[in-house]
Amino acid sequence: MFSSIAIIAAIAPLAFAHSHVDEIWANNIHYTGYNPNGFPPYPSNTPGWFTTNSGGNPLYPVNTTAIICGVGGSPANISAPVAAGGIVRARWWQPGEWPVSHHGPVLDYLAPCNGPCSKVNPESLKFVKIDQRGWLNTSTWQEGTWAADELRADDQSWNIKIPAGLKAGEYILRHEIIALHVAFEGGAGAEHYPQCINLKVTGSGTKTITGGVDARTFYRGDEPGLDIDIHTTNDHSGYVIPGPPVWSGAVKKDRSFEA
Ligand SMILES: [Cu+2]
Repeated sequence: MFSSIAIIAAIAPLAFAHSHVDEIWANNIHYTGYNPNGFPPYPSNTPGWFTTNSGGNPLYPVNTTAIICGVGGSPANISAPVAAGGIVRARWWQPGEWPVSHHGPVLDYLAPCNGPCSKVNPESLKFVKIDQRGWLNTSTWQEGTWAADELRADDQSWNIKIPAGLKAGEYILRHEIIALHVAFEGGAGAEHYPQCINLKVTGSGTKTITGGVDARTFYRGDEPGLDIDIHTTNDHSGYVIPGPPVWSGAVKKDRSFEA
């Protein structure tokens, strides 16, 4: 009996160690993201997708519906306008900051809704990857510095560049952090934190997204980018970011928004 109480005490803080996107900026307009921990959950109008994931818990296995836009993910009811070539900024909520242990890549995907994103079926979405960033350098002595550390250092936030010339219309942006701290053999596995955001892309662009895939096919779980012990060295210079290649219509370098 005492041991089960001890286990609950040990697990409870971990639930809140996880996270969701609580603030979104698009075209320099600020939106509050959906907060499943609110009482009641809030806000009711937001471009951030609704989930039932009150602990913000990571998701695995990687081929289930929850990987698409989170546990119980259902479409946000408004779409944030953003110009093609413009920036969307997503800030992750933490009581403090993104956990320092949660090293790993940051990836962004985009899928056309072919209509209002508020009505889309997540299982129908076909995504392309528009940017990615993985291991960066050996500047910390343990696991090295990763994209998630950079996010943590930038006020728990990430800037995502919407491809220039993208055709106007509604799109789902799927922003994801993958934490690798327990991805080693015998660990719990890589932790996936997806957050979907409804966008209304504007402009006179003509680029359409082709070759997109279902998010349930992005990862296997045993590829080198997910099945990795990051604690053995701070030099992961051979690290291969998991998932499909970056879409040819996006800027062809990691972290495309830097240009
Ligand atoms: Cu975690």
